[in-house]
Amino acid sequence: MFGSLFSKSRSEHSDRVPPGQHLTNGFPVLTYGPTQSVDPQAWRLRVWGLAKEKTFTWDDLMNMPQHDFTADFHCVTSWSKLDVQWWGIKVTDFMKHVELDPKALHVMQHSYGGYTTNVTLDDFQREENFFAHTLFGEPLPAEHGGPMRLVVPHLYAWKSAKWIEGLEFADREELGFWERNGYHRRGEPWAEERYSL
Ligand SMILES: Nc1nc2c(c(=O)[nH]1)N[C@H]1C(S)=C(S)[C@@H](COP(=O)(O)O)O[C@H]1N2
Ligand SMILES: [Mo]
Repeated sequence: MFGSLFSKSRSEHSDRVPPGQHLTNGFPVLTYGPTQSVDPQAWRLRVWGLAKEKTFTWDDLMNMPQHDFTADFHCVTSWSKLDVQWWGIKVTDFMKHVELDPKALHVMQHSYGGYTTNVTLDDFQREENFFAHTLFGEPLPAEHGGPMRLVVPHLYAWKSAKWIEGLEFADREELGFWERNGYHRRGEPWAEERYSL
């Protein structure tokens, strides 16, 4: 009878917590290296490789359709946070402004500060993936990747580049920062794709 007074218990959410993960209520910050400080008006997103080279500004992205997204967030170090609320731009909407070479099969995400992470084009161009500029109703804090980051909810969170500044399209797989350092090339949490063998 008191059930409605309390938020759902952890066990009721167990079907949303991948194997080997535990829930956290806070939102930990996980960054390799220093937090980047990028002013939105100076922020740029460049596309190159097997796509017609093009540079997007903050206003370019603000003029694309804006949506709210609720997504679970799984860090490979074993914490998961459910129902993170973001605002931003769908990757599929953004990609309408990119002229892709049909030979493109992979994407390297590049961040201010030098972080990189790779995904296949199929994992990148999913309906639920987005560029985020707002977190729980506030401008995305710098430590969480503001002013703009990518979020790829179906993969471990290291595949969601903070301070995104570049998308490099290629026909072959190259490995990003963590992928070169022992982490899995794909990183699907339900399959526990944590490390490369
Ligand atoms: N540029 C950049 N992006 C990054 C990282 C990073 O170190 N640098 N860390 C990744 C990892 S391992 C995780 S778990 C998430 C953490 O995001 P958060 O700090 O917003 O929780 O960002 C990912 N994106
Ligand atoms: Mo992570």
